[in-house]
Amino acid sequence: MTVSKFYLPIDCEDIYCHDNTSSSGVYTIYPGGPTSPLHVYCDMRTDGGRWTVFVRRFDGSENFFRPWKSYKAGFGNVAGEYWLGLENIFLLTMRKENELRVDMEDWDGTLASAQYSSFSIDSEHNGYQLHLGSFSGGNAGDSLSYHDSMKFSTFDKDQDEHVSDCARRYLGGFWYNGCHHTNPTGIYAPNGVFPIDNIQVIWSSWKGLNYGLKTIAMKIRSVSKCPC
Ligand SMILES: [Ca+2]
Repeated sequence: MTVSKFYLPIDCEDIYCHDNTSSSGVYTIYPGGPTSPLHVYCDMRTDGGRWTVFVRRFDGSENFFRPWKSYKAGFGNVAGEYWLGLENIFLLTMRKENELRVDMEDWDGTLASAQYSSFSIDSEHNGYQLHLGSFSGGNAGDSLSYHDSMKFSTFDKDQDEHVSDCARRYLGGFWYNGCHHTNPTGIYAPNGVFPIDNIQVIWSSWKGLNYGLKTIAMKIRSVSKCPC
């Protein structure tokens, strides 16, 4: 590998292209330019790797019931559970055309995934509105198309399509519609702890509305593979 003094990766794909022996872990990327370093978890293993992870749940250590300013800026620990931040996700999806992959696991250790042909969001001015391509496969089924074209909502900013406040009812921040088929930022708990539908970390097309997943991660990468 050749180390360039001015090597500034935009995303995990750039890191992989720079050194295709890179392992999964925490790296620094610069989607907002050279003065805005950003730590992120890169999945360099799943389906060819190169994935930039923007939300990751796996142990319940982080609180995801947070206000707009937190979802905008990002929160958590990129070595653990975190949300990368809507502004950063916007910058990443503005710079390249990306696809989306969602990986998840149940409490029996069974893995499932869902893939989408494209993924981008608008700027804050347009509510970080979601633009999702077609469901392109995965044994988890499609629980995200329902959220396409939605603006982002938090408990202090209701931009959903429901008469009530979805984020306040279902305890997360998401592109709620009226309200949701998946709740990646919901309450983290082993299945059955909460006898209330919809509030847990759910992916309804795989496990229904009252099964809290053990892990979930949402990740993006460029649709045009790097020449590496
Ligand atoms: Ca509403």
